[in-house]
This record gives sequence, structure tokens and C-alpha cells, in this order.
Amino acid sequence: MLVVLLFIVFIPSLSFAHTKVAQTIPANGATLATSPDEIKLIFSDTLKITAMKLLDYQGKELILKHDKAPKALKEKVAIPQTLAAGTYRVIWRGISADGHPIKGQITFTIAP
Ligand SMILES: [Cu+2]
Repeated sequence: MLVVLLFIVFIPSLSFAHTKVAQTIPANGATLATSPDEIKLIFSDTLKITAMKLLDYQGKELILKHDKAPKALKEKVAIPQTLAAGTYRVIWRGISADGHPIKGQITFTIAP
């Protein structure tokens, strides 16, 4: 009986798990000595990024070059403009491999 219940509870959640962020470069909350050459998002499964933005501490959008075609990717690489000392935020939205919309963000700081 317990085994049957475990299957009922766990199998659907495994089959329909959302794509999650596995790693980011820079890491969320990181302090960097210099402006990063690239910003990389690594996901647990494929994700179609539909929007990705780089913002300064005032919420002003900065230049972040990336392929805007919504392809299913496990790694998303974007090239930021050269950043001065300060705190920045990267925000993104996408469609998970299971079809659900997801969004996330990281912040990082460049030391003065
Ligand atoms: Cu999902």
C-alpha cells in the first residue's frame, strides 16, 4: 500500500518537473573584481528564454547582447556592456521544457 502511494505521489512530480536554474555565472550574490565578459545561465533541462535583461541598481536597462530567438537551450550566454563598480541585476523569463512559464533573477556586484 505504501509503495503504491509513493508511486502515485512521486511519478507525476518527476514527469512534470519544472526546469530550474542549476548554475549561473556570475553566481547570485557574487562580488566581482572586474566587469564580467559574459553572463551564463545553466538550466536543469531545456528552456526557451523569451526575455533576458540587465539592469543597474536604479532599474535602468543596460546593453546585454544575446540571441533573442526563443530556442530550447540548457545554457544561455549573454554578453553585457562593460560595467562600472556597482550592483546589477539580470532578469529572465522563459518557457520550461514541460511548457510552463518560469522566471528568475540574479544580482551581482562589481567591487569599486
Ligand atoms: Cu512545470
